[in-house]
Amino acid sequence: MRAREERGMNMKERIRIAVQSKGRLNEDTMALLAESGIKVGVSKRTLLASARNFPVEVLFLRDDDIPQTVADGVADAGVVGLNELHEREADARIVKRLGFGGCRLSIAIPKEQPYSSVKDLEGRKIATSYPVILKKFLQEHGVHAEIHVITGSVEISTGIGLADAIFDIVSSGSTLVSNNLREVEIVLESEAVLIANKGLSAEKLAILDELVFRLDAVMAAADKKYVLMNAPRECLDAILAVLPGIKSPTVMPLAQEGWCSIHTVLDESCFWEIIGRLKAAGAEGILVLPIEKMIL
Ligand code: PRT
Ligand code: ZN
Repeated sequence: MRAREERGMNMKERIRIAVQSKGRLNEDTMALLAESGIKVGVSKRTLLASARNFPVEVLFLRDDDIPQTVADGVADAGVVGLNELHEREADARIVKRLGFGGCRLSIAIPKEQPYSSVKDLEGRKIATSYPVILKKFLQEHGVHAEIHVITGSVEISTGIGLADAIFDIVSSGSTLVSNNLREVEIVLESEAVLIANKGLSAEKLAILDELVFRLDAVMAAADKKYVLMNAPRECLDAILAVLPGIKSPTVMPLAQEGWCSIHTVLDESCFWEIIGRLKAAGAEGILVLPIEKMIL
């Protein structure tokens, strides 16, 4: 691993990252930063907090304000839902998808209503907090519908006769079900993204690179397990045949004659699929350990 200075990181400079102050993205964002070695000691009321051991300060904002704050350069980078970035049409660069905050922006209608295509929305009234994204979608499909902007409780709009359809965030879909709605169009698949100002100085870009390098290491290790097992030497080929896509697992002799130890890295989901076959092939004493960081 190269030293920070070699990667051009000037330790006097710092970057300001906008993070949602409370709400769904706050916890995962702060956890990801902490796992990347960026610890911010804050009481909930602080607007701006410096990291103790990395040239970063965190600016806590409502998610609605994050895209523009980054586009304007008041913050150098930010973590926000892709949905919010698109809605605000802010001129910021997407640096990295972060793999949490997953959801979709969808059109839903009362479940008993027939629906065959987006043309069925012609002349209808659609309630949403995302008018910009909805307008673009309708324009692309040549559909004229009335967009009714509301900021909260969009899902009750059809039930109270405010609109014929809604356009809102869907995650598990249970909010739609409990409001007798069904999803008919998925317009945007969203997740939390790291965004950056487009005009960062070389010094700030170097710090951002270091941050991305750390995020990559943390995210690469997520859901990965370090797996160790013992087996008689003659079972080795059968075990290696079961291990998926591993170029070169580590194989070490054990003190006990004719036995070896096999070490490898596996996706957790994959591990559960192959555990039975590993045992059938002769593996014993299987240990599964978490991996904290992975530098690829
Ligand atoms: O206060 P602030 O303005 O910062 O926060 P906010 O209230 O505007 O946003 P918040 O904290 O609710 O969500 C922040 C971001 O999380 C969103 O912009 C999305 O990118 C992402 N996200 C992920 C979600 C959901 N999942 C989600 N399920 N945002 C909202 N929901 C809501 C949705 O509005 C609907 O009411 O959950 C309901 C649907 O969930 P299901 O599981 O019933 O389908
Ligand atoms: Zn918001």
